[in-house]
Amino acid sequence: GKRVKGVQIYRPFVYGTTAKPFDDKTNPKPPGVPEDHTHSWTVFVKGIDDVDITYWLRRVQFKLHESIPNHVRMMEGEKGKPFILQETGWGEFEIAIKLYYVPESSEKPQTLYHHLRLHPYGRTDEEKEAMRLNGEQVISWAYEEQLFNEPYEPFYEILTSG
Ligand code: SLL
Repeated sequence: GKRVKGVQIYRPFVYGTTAKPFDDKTNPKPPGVPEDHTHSWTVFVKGIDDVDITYWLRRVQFKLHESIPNHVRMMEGEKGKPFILQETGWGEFEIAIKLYYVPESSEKPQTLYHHLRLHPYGRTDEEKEAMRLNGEQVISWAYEEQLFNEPYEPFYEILTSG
């Protein structure tokens, strides 16, 4: 196939983690969750304002800490839905997020690294207590733009016909 010369296409997305300590009032621990787990958390990749990104991103592999059962998780894209994993645990670690593009792109997978953040750093004890009482999540998100440089023609059609 031919590439569209001189063309760069950017597609914005967000990735990251949200976490919440277990708390009898605002975030009770579900049955079956191990005793030593202190938080519920999620890791995700999604479009800005939840806009669909599965027309260019086909699947996402999340590689979690090795202490977690089945720590390598592959998620297939579902149109209009975020790629998201829901977990519980006790510790922070680095998550490898591998992006697999649609086959028309002929792009190789790319890996992003993101630190799972469970604790609200840089806050006073009062602020932390207020967060807990309000059931606030610990948010660690990053904004990114995926660059497709001189995309192949069929992929260019896909990218621009949406
Ligand atoms: C730490 N270096 O020591 C980190 C490792 C590992 C966290 C954190 C296990 C959850 C599960 C879990 O939370 N591991 O068993 O499902 O802080």
